[in-house]
Amino acid sequence: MKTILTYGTFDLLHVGHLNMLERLKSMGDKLIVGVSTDEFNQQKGKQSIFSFDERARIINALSCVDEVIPEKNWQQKPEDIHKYNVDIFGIGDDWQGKFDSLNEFCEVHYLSRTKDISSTSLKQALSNIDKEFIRQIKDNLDHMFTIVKAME
Ligand code: C2G
Repeated sequence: MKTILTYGTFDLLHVGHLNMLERLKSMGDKLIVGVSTDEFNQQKGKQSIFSFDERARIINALSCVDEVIPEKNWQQKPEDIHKYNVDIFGIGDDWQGKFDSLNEFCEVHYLSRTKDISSTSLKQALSNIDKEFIRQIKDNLDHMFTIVKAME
């Protein structure tokens, strides 16, 4: 039984996350995912839309994920690798080289990210829609105001 371990924030779950998790699962038999807590997200400089509980629940619902654990800090990886008898640590190549020290405990794999999608770009798109939507409402109200004024 080969156990795979990875970590991430996984906010606004998208196909890039899913590609990564499915590819990691295909490397073994059991996939454990450390989901970053809200507190650890702050240390990572990330402000997620969904809370830890929501993000952990969504990841746990994926058929390719066997177990979800909280990622509370940078230091827990070796302890988790030992505790869960992990054979492979895998993560996106945006972290290339950053976790090579874990080679002491298990195989370390950096997998290519999915291009052109990120939680950050989704958040940006959502905020643009908000702004655009409000601008359209304002324009319509201005137009109606003009009509009402003309009828006076
Ligand atoms: N990912 C991907 N393709 C994307 C976006 C993300 O393959 N387009 C991968 C990342 O490389 C990572 C995983 O999905 O392996 C989760 O990404 P994030 O939620 O951004 O997690 P991150 O902030 O990288 O957290 O201790 C490790 C950190 O907690 C990793």
